[in-house]
Amino acid sequence: MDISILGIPMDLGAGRRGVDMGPGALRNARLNATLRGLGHHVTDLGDVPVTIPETIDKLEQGGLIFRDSILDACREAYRRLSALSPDTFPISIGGDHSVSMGTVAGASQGQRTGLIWVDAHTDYNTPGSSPSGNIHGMPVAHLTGLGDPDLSRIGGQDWRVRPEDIVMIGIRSVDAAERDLVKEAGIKVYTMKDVDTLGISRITEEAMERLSGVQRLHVSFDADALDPSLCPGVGTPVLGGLSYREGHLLMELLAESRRVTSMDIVEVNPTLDTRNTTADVMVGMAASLLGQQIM
Ligand code: DIR
Ligand code: MN
Ligand code: MN
Ligand code: MN
Repeated sequence: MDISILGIPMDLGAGRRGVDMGPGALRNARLNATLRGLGHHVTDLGDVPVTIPETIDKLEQGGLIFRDSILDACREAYRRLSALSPDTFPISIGGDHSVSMGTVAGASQGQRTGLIWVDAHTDYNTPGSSPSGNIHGMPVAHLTGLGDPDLSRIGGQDWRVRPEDIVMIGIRSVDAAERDLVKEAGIKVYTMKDVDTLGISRITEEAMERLSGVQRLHVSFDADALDPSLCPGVGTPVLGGLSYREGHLLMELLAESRRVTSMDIVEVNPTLDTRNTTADVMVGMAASLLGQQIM
């Protein structure tokens, strides 16, 4: 398969610095070579330009911190990914999770897109509901058309992700007002309790059944979905996350479906990590999604 890697070295959407170094950490953990080793043709598109926070004022615009710079970076990611052939599998490497407002839209190629959101958080805050103003807690809301009118239309006036085409897995931290928005929207959420009781195998089956009508399928993987004992290099760790095997099994089963068309790897923060293990683990997850098998 043709795979294109796009870096978005942005930490403007997170509450603290450091995930801007995620693309470097993931490349350092041999992302490209690992995928080539699986027989893929890998092209690295380099990084999208992102404003360095020290060069500008920390402006809060309508409850959105660093809105304009995040919009610029997401629009550029959208532009770069939209220009790819629909047969190319893009892997976008962040960066904080606000990058997905651009990457999901760009990878969609304008088509109806299913979204598998692997995360400790639902990231469904709007500027009105967000307790923090951090845009990395809001990408899914904007992808469904809520929130800031520019951030919610990066994919064009008519394109958006339908809430019924979203499945979230690994969830264990949701803000009070955000919970109401998620329920109202009808997004399918598999919490860690669901992972414990149903298991990843059953959850993946149900998710694929639910997403049977979509044309494209995007996996957005926040490193904080995995347990912090495994991935310490994240800005908002939450205890009780996915185990190493649960993460791999999810990726392996999605690979077997042969339906996934794009991926994000986000929220890797090397400044909080131990010997780049979080990047190493996330490269392993990408490898399993792209066909790595034990036998
Ligand atoms: C919180 C944290 N729900 C917020 N979100 C995080 O600020 O909106 N998302 N950490 O990854
Ligand atoms: Mn996230
Ligand atoms: Mn998260
Ligand atoms: Mn986050």
